[in-house]
Order: sequence, then structure tokens, then C-alpha cells
Amino acid sequence: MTSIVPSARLVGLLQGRGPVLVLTGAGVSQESGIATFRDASGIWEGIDPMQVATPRAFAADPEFVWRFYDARRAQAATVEPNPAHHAVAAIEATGRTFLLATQNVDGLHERAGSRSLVRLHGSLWRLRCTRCGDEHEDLRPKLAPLPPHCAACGGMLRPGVVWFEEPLPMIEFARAERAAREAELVFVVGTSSLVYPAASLQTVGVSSGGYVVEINPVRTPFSDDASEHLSGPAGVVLPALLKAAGIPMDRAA
Ligand code: BV8
Ligand code: ZN
Repeated sequence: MTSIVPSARLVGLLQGRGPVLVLTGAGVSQESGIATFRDASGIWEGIDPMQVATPRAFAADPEFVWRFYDARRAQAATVEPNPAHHAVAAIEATGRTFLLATQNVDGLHERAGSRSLVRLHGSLWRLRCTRCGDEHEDLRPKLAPLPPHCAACGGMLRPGVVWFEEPLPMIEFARAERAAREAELVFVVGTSSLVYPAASLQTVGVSSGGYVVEINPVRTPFSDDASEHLSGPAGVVLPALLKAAGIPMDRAA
């Protein structure tokens, strides 16, 4: 069922105390000004993801790949979390059993106050040494020179993200999968549900009897399986839903 108005059942579940899982993709950062991957002016525009977001691409031309990620870090540093990020943090703040599993690497959920989260595809803000494996957070918006090198061993650093054909972090994925099995209410926000195994989590939610709500301006390959599809931008739909459920948002605008 596609609607812009949440059902009474959804409002009731949101007012309840059952476990909630929120799954997010690039669409939740779109209203912050970060282009999604696949929309018209998406981040992959003119760039084949397989040319920049794979280990082979990095091995072939690390400086080219680093220029792509350095630009994304610089942009993510200049934007702010939007009401969608704040609404997700507000649901967590109710104190009910909660987990956010995000495919996003921009760090905006963390800046909006989300704490109970797993990053399924890593983070732009973490760097990992290709020689000694040291991984650390580096919040500098511009890295120079590119590619950066390890202070400990001089090895070349790579972005701490999960590239295509790389496995997802097992502990994080297992935590998200367990939450999907146990959730009474699952939100699937701003994702095209095309990238696996992340996109399998919403289906686990459905098959485990959860009420799975998709929030997206358009329908996706998952929409037919969703319990409810709220059609609209997450930064509008989520705050309206929280208002209907009487959940306060400290930073709505
Ligand atoms: C793996 C980090 C195995 C880096 C990313 C064929 C079939 C099935 C699977 C495969 C296949 N061939 C290959 C695979 C596997 C592959 C895959 O799924 N490929 C896809 C393309 C078919 N997956 C992998 O390779 C994964 N690894 O399988 O490993 C393995 C196992 C063991 C040992 C070795 C190997 C790894 C995948 C992770 C790749 N890394 N990101 C970086 O960011 O640079 S993927 C990246 O793209 C994102 O993280 C995200 O996951 C994905 C983009 O998806 P979305 O976030 O959904 O964004 P998108 O633009 O697509 O959609 C935005 C949505 O928002 C739209 O629906 C739009 O309508 C909506 N929207 C827009 N505005 C708003 C909005 N919604 C709400 N509000 C708005 N305002
Ligand atoms: Zn090192």
C-alpha cells in the first residue's frame, strides 16, 4: 500500500515499545545535499562504480580512487544532518530496543546523535593501512598528499569502506540480521534495495513477521513486499510520522 499518510497500525506500533530496526541508504542523506548513487545526478554519474569502488580499481590506480573518496569526504564535511537523520536518532532516544543499520559511509547519522548503529559498508572517515592493517578515524576534510600513507609503517592507506566484491563486516552484519529477525517494526529508508547482502535485511524482517515500512519517494524492487510504503522524502515523512506518534524531535528543522 503506497500512501503519504501513515496507517493507524504504523502509528500504534511506533507508539509501542517493541524492538525497532532502521535500515538506511543514500536517500536519507539526499536532503542534506549529498547526491545518491543512482538518481539522475547521482554520485556515480559519469563514473562506473566498478571503476572506483572495487579492490581492483584501487590496485590499478590508487590516486584516482583516492581523488573520488577525498572529494566525497570534503563534501560530507560541509553538509549537515537533515531532519531524517534527527528523526532516526529521536526514535532511538525513546529508549526502546533499537538498531540502525546503514549502508551510508558519510557519518551523518553519527553527527545527528545515532549511537546504536552498525555501518554495513564502513565509513569515509576511517582509513586502513594496506600493509600493517592499522585502522583509525581521520576527520580531516582534505587529505594531502594522495594517496595518504601510514604513520606507523609507511604503507599506503585505503578508505575504510566496503568495496564491491568485498565481504561485509561479519559482526556488524550478523547484528543487523539478528535485529531484523527480532524487530516488531522495521523502517527501510532511502535505499534502492539493489545492493546485497545489505538489501536482504528487509526481506528477513518481512519473513520474521515484522511490520516493514519503506520510506522512499519512488517504488523499489522491495516495495511489493513491504507492509507499507510511505511515498515521500525521508526528511518530511519521518518527522511527520514521529509527530503523529507523539515522539519528540529535538532538532526537527
Ligand atoms: C559482496 C561503500 C561477497 C563504498 C558500497 C548480482 C546479484 C546480486 C548481488 C551481486 C551481483 N553481482 C555482484 C553482487 C554483489 C554486490 C552487489 O550487490 N552488486 C549490486 C550492484 C548488484 N555486492 C557486493 O559486492 C558486496 N559484497 O557481495 O561480497 C563476498 C563474500 C565473501 C567473501 C568475498 C566476497 C559489497 C557491496 C558494498 C559495496 N559498497 N558502498 C562507497 O560508498 O563508495 S555500495 C553503495 O551503493 C552504498 O553503500 C549502497 O549500499 C549502494 C547504493 O544504494 P543506496 O544507498 O540504496 O543508494 P541508491 O542511490 O541506489 O538509492 C537511493 C534511494 O533513495 C533511491 O531509491 C531513491 O528513490 C531514494 N531517495 C532519493 N531521495 C530520497 C530518497 N529516499 C528518501 N528520501 C529522499 N529524500
Ligand atoms: Zn601501516
